[in-house]
Amino acid sequence: QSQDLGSLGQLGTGLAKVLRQRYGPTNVIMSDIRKPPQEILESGPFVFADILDFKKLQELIVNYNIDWIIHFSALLSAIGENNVPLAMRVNIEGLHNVLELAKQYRLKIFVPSTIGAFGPDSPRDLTPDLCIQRPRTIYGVSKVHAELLGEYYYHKFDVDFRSLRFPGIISANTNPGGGTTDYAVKIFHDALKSGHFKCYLREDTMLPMMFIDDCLRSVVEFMETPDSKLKMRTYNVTAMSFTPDEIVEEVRKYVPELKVTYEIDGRQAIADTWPKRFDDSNARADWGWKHTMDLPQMCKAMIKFLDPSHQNQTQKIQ
Ligand code: VAH
Repeated sequence: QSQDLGSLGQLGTGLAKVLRQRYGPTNVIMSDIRKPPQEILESGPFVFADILDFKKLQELIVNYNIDWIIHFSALLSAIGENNVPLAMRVNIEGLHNVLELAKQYRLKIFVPSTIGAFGPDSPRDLTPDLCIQRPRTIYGVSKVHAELLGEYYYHKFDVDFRSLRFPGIISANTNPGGGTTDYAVKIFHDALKSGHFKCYLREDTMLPMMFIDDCLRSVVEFMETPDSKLKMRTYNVTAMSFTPDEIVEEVRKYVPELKVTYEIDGRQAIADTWPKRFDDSNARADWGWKHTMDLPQMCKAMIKFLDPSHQNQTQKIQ
């Protein structure tokens, strides 16, 4: 029985579907503070849960006989910078709650971390798992705290804490939640709706990225890996790195008339402190992580999902 907290976010929605296919719909309890759409209500158990309500979470864990917690509740990078007090509560106090619950009820717990857990003092080209982490967003600081506290609970209280540092995640049917990498999702909606993409990052800003299907599979494979195979509690995982320039070129194969204007905003300062390329060799060595989608394949999948009428013009020419 797994309890997905923050289920209605970009990752939670998709992961609940994957876990329900593998473990049965009634064995995955989705929860959030927001009202779910009808199709989610009809897809399996959904309960209201506020990550700050420790007593309510205890009740859910006992009543639903939970043995895994998947903790997605968080304010992402850009959103967090606009509401630091709330980010402190949700990202830090919320994390304390779920770690304490994992300890009390002997739960396996997954907490996502991020490329945002690194900062300008970290090596930025091929950032390794173990290096200096001095992030400059409250989001990044809260995720480093989660990594360190989770590792402490593992060694001190034998809590099976697991965490993956994700790159920007690209998804078609789940909207991103206010991060810095979300330009790479927005480009598809703008290209197919208005034909005009306004990019808030400079065209040469390289960031690690991954398609949602690879991301969701990494969580399932990582959580199902025998603990004996894990040498660390937190691993980098990635699939590709690209710049706005490169994804624009790829999308123009489907929407040749795509107009692009660069309107740089505060998220540039965040992106400039993050890794350009991620070294995920430990995940590949220790528990067999591998990605399947690169930039062309991801763009093809996104266009196909959002508007199948657009074919790859270059293939047509060939
Ligand atoms: C963000 N999409 O931009 C999230 C993610 C790696 C980026 O953490 O904040």
